[in-house]
Amino acid sequence: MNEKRRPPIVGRYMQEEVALATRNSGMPLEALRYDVTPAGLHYLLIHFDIPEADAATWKLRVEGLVARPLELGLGELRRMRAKTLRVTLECAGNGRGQVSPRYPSMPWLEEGVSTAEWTGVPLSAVLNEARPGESVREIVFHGADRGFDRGIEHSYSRSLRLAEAMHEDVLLAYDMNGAPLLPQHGAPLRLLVPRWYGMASVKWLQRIEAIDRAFDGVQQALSYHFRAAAGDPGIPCTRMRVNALMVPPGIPEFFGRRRTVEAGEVEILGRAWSGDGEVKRVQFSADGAWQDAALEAPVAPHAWQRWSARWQAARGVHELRCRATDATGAIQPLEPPWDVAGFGNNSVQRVEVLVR
Ligand SMILES: Nc1nc2c(c(=O)[nH]1)N[C@H]1C(S)=C(S)[C@@H](COP(=O)(O)O)O[C@H]1N2
Ligand SMILES: [Mo]
Repeated sequence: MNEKRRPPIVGRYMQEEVALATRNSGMPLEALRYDVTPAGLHYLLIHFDIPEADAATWKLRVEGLVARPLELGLGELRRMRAKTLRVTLECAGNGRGQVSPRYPSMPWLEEGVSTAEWTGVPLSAVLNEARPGESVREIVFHGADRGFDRGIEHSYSRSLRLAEAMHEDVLLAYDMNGAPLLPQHGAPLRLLVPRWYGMASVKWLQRIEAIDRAFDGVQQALSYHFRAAAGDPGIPCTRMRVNALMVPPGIPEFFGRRRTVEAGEVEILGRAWSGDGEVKRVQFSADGAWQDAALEAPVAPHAWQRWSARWQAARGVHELRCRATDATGAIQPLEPPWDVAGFGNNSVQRVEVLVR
């Protein structure tokens, strides 16, 4: 496949980036206060158009190298044993807008992350019914949405290695926060892959295919790789890098969103997460010196953890930052890690505040 990549941009946003940013949306950072993000505040990333979908007639086909091809309606899936998981999803492109030069795509600053409670059938239960053959290497998930990227027409499709697909917490999800999926979140059925960046959780899921090779679709083979330079083979984006955010304190200015805070003790609240295991430490700093924040234990294995810190706010302009360290010892970098397409920017959040 060709490597038609859009040239990087420095400076002002292009019309196309603004259009993407209005179609999609981030979670307002004040919504970090919710353990579970209300559905309407959950971030959104939709590559093409939201497909027309009717839950009453929707069919999920399971085919390819399986002993028993299946065709399942939503009713049948809902009658199978259900599982509910609280899962933090983050877009692999989150933070892209802070990197210069930046890749022309959804220009996330830091708000492409949310947590929801997803209910569905473990994918493994359906695969066990279909019985993938001995030669199966990957399971491909095909969404109903279709369009062009890099000049290639395709449906949004992604794959997982068979062992990853069989993980007990990978869900075929039909409910979000106790209600049927909203159209923008993949109604009536989506894949949900905990711990992975959001691209793995294919929405509007209509076909599952067992194959005996590595899937070479656009969203798998061309996109979603960490690359130091265009043309590099790259490293596939998989699990979420360790990250943390705080609720910006005080009140914002409308246009620049700069914060104003009253002098005195300020309680800072935030969340931290990692796809590689529990977050073990969160640090907070005002103007450079790091202090340990109070970090809560995980309430669910795949959901963000709450943290808080106390700050003695003195008059003047200050820069607040936070950074997390996970169980593998990975710590957030102070500056964005370089990536051609702006993936995986987990550099520390900076919030400028004026204390009066
Ligand atoms: N079919 C389909 N699935 C998709 C996408 C898409 O455009 N089409 N976007 C992916 C990306 S990049 C992300 S980050 C998540 C976002 O899920 P959400 O919009 O429910 O938050 O969906 C993933 N699944
Ligand atoms: Mo994404």
